Amino acid sequence: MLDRRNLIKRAGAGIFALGSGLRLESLNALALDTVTLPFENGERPLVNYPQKRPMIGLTSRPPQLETPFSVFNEGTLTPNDAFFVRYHLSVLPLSVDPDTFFVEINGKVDKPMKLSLQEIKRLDAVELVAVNQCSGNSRGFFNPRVAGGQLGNGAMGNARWKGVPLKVILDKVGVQQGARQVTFNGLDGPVSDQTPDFVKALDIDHAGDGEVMLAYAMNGQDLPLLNGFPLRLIVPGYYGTYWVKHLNEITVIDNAFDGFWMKTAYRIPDSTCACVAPGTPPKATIPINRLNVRSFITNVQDGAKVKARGETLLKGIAFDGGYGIAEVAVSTDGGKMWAGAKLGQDLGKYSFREWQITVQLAAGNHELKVRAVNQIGQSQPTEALWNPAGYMRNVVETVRVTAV
Ligand SMILES: Nc1nc2c(c(=O)[nH]1)N[C@H]1C(S)=C(S)[C@@H](COP(=O)(O)O)O[C@H]1N2
Ligand SMILES: [Mo]
Repeated sequence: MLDRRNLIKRAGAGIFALGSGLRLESLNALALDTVTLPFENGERPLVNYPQKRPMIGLTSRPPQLETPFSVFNEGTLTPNDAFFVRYHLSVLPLSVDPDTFFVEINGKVDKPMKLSLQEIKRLDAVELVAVNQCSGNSRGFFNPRVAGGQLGNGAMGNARWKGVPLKVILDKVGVQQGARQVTFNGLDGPVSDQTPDFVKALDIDHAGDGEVMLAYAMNGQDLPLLNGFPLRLIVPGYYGTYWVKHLNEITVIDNAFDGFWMKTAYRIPDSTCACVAPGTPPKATIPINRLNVRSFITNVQDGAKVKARGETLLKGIAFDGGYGIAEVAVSTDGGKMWAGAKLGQDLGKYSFREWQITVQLAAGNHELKVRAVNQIGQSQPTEALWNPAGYMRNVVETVRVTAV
């Protein structure tokens, strides 16, 4: 087995000052180059972190790394070394010993338990392909601008997760009468006790639905340290905020959890569109939940030159919150006429779905657009919706090209 300590030492040579132990000040990334995301103040360094290829650096304390968009054209699964990274708190576990790691399950249960990683790996494993997307993915495009990490479109990724259904663990410990929610906590923590620890909650029925999973592997390998090694929660179809990393504490409670990251943060307007008139506050809010429908062209960049006449292949990805993609349509004239694209291999209803279409473009400028519809008829808005936290952007994307 890989020794995580040594791996981090090796990978981190020249990056970490090891003496300082678990503090993140020592996690200073080396800036290699810069990229510019297409909005104001979009200049970002390309940074190097352990187990990662050069990533778009948003912040370094805590690390927030965005996937370069070209990665999404490499395949339906996002490689582990290119998978985005999001943390809220600056004290991260820079080394986790898989041989002594355990997760504790307590609260309103008959038999509280500590399960070691080895014990979890001995249980029957399940696998599921699912998209992990940050609520604030694409926030940098909001207009009017909103506070928060100014992300491009790279705070999402699709992976094959392997682990154990949370239901199996809940059945083992025996959930008691009156249980209402389950809370999840990881090894990371705040620098000061003024900052609330990152704890998330799911309703008991959701937690025990058989799909919510404790995952220890991603695309056939251990989770990268920055993606939650050695164990994380997978909540298929739900925004990444629930996918608690370095998961070491699961608590069954008989009330609705009122911690900061549920009660105050990660809330959306309580309306079908999760939106309000730009610049206005919502009247009521609810916790963010399922992903909405999105689709992207991945093989042609905005501003690209393509061949006039002849055939141009357009391809990309589409996904939703778990109903499954039913249709993808493409327009080459700014949204007047649409043609159905051919869907690629179906890796499951929580996965990216690849699509492609061949189009002919006359010489000149063209606005390419892509729009997906899911199995229950949900689609994407032609004008961007707005909410004050900059969550859930899913406008029909436009790529401008010139055919020559
Ligand atoms: N322990 C822990 N888990 C966490 C977070 C965190 O700050 N700490 N952030 C959450 C958020 S908001 C997102 S979007 C996902 C990102 O997962 P990734 O870093 O593996 O891409 O992790 C979630 N799990
Ligand atoms: Mo997030």
